[in-house]
Amino acid sequence: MPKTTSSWPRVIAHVDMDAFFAAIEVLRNPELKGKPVIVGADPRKGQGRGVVSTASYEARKFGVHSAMPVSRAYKLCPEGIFVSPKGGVYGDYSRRVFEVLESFTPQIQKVSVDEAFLDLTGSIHLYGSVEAIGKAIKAKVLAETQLYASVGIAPTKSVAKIASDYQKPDGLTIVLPDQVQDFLDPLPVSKIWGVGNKSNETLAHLGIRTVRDLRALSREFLDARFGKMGGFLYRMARGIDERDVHDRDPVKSVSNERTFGSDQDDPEVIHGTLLYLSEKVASRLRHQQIKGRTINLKLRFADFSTFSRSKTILQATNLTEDIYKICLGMLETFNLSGKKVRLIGVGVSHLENAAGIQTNFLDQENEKKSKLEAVLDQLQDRFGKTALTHAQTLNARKRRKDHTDSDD
Ligand code: TTP
Ligand code: MG
Repeated sequence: MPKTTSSWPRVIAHVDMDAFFAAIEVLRNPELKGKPVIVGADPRKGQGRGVVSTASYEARKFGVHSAMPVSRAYKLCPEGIFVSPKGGVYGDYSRRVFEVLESFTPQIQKVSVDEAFLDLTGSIHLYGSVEAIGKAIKAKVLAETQLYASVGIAPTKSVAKIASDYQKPDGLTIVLPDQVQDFLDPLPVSKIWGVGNKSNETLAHLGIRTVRDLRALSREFLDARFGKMGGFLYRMARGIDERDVHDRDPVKSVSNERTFGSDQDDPEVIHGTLLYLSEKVASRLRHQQIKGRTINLKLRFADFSTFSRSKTILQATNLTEDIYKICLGMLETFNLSGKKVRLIGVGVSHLENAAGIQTNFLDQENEKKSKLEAVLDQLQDRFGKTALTHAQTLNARKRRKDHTDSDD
């Protein structure tokens, strides 16, 4: 296990509690320990309706699993101990788990009641190694809640998600950056996070069982067969996933980013993309009738190093021109000579309700621009995105055609 993270562009963990509701039931009633516990309405009472929320690992040996009708669970495991779900209690434990996780990093994305992604890139030096922080997370969750977590750590979210499930329960699976492909290749494609039943069926029809099989398919074939999912499958099969760990709360920020198909150092393409993204973000803000005071710029270079800059302004805005100019100013603080850009992101946060903002005398200029851009929005809505747009964006779009993927 490496003692440093120099070979890790990012360190992403996925934490998922083991048999969460069932484990809490065992904590509350230690007599249940080691027994097949099934959280769901008791099928012997009432009409046996309802489904299983979850089952202890002992019950899973009988084939019982989440979302199965309790009547079926009873047939598979007649000695199962059925306990009715207690939402409030589970919610309390869930909050305690997340409190522990938040003590390791502020960059946390809760995915469900018992799982979260953590970006540990900035915290790792406090623990010395990836393995040490993984062990520390598990130990602290256990100490604070008496519950077991499984942890996966990898350079990307999708691989970390697969890794946390890899050695459940009480697992810790670390996938080093140079092991990602070997880890993924033998796995069934159904393990890829985000591949739904429909895609799975299509893949099965094509005789594609493992990630290795999937990787043998060309991008063109995948695009033709799966449409928008094609690119996603192509990237997932190679462990390529640049998605950040973020708080999904849409009211906190509005952002768009773009990954270039090949890394860019042409200033006109970079500036044009910046304008395009500013326009997208501003248009989304205007549609939602909100404005923001903090403008965020994100840059990822060819070596995957990622930087953010932000600037807070006095007067909230949702104007393309304002956002673009501020981003351009922040872009100029980077020394781009000899560097190639892989990804650009533009975001606006510290959002305010536009309707509540008083316009004063100084705002008249802004108001004029606002009206113009509102007209542009309406025209775009009616005639499509390319009907009317800033000329520079259009130029960049043309030039980029050879270089870029679609938006993420
Ligand atoms: P999961 O993490 O999917 O399952 P789990 O924690 O019980 O087991 P595992 O060790 O495999 O992670 O879901 C978390 C909780 O969410 C689970 O304990 C109960 C609840 N849940 C339902 O109520 N219905 C469902 O269909 C699923 C999947 C989960
Ligand atoms: Mg779980």
